[in-house]
Amino acid sequence: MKDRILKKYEGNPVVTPQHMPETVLYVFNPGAVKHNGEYILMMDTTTLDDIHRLWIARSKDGYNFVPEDKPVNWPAPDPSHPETCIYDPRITKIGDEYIILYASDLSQNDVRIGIVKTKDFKSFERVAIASELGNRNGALFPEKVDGLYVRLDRPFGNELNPCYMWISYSPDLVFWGKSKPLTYKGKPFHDGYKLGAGAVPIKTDRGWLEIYHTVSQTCNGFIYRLKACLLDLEDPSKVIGYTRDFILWPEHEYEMRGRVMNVVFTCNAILEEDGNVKIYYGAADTNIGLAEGKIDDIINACR
Ligand code: BMA
Repeated sequence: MKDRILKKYEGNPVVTPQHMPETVLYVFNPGAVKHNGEYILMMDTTTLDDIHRLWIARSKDGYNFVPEDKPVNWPAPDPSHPETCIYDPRITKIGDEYIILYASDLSQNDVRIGIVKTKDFKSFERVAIASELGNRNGALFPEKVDGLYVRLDRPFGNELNPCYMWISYSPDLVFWGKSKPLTYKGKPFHDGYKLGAGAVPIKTDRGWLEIYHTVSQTCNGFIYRLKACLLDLEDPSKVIGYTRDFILWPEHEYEMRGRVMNVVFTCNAILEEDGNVKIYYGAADTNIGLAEGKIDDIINACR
C-alpha cells in the first residue's frame, strides 16, 4: 500500500445510482472542475430508457456530492445530427468559459466528438460537432499552442490496429486538422492493447501531465486502468516520459462489478493549490470514485 502514488478515498464510491434523485441504472465517468469554490461533477448517467445523459452533482468539500434534481439541460442537437447518447464530458476552462468535449453518439458506435460551452453550468451553448465518424476521448488543452487550440482525441481503430491517442489542432474549436498520433521516441505511442485520453492535460514546469486509460485484453474481457505521461510543453505531440506501472486499477467490488466489469476511467483531474490532485473516476461504468495523490509524485513516476 505504501508505494501507491494515488490513494483511494476511504468513503468511496462518492456517487452511486442510489444517490440519484430519480432511478438511474448507472452513474460514471464524470467531468470535474472547481467553479466558484464548488466542486462540480458532470456525470454520465444511464436512465431507464438506456440513454446516456449528463447530470451534475455539486459539493463544497470535494467528497460529499449532491446531485441536481434533473439531468443537464443539454442544447438541442442540430437536426442533421440528432445525437441520442452523450457521455464522457471533459471540461476545460479557458478564460471565463468552460469548454466541454464529449462523445456524441447517434447509435452504437456512430460516435463523434461534440463541443458545448458554458459559463455557469446552468445554460449551455453548442459549439460544434467537431470530428469525423469514429472518434471520441477528446480532451482540450487549457491553452493554445502556437496560436491554435489543441486537443487529444482517439480515432477508432480495428482488431489489428487498436486505437491510441492522437492530437489535433484548430483555429476556432470548429475546424480541426493537422491530426497525427502522439509519438514516443519518434514512433506512435502505444501502451497496452489500446489507450485513450483520460483527464484534460495539466500544465506543469516539466511538461503537460496527461492521465490516460490503457486497456488490456484478457481471456475474459477488457481491463481499464490508468497511467500517466508527460507531453513536451512546446510540441505536445511528443510523449517525453510515462509511468511504466499502473497508477489506478479496479480492485474493489464497486470497480469490478457493474455495467462493464473491471473499469476505472477518468475525464478530469483537479489540481489543488497545495499540489494535491483529485482524480474523479468512473468505476465499472456504474459508480464514481475519488483517488488523490501529489502531482510531483505522478510526474516523478513518468520516465
Ligand atoms: C470506453 C467508453 C467509456 C467506458 C469504457 C468502458 O470505450 O465508452 O465511456 O467507460 O469504454 O466501458
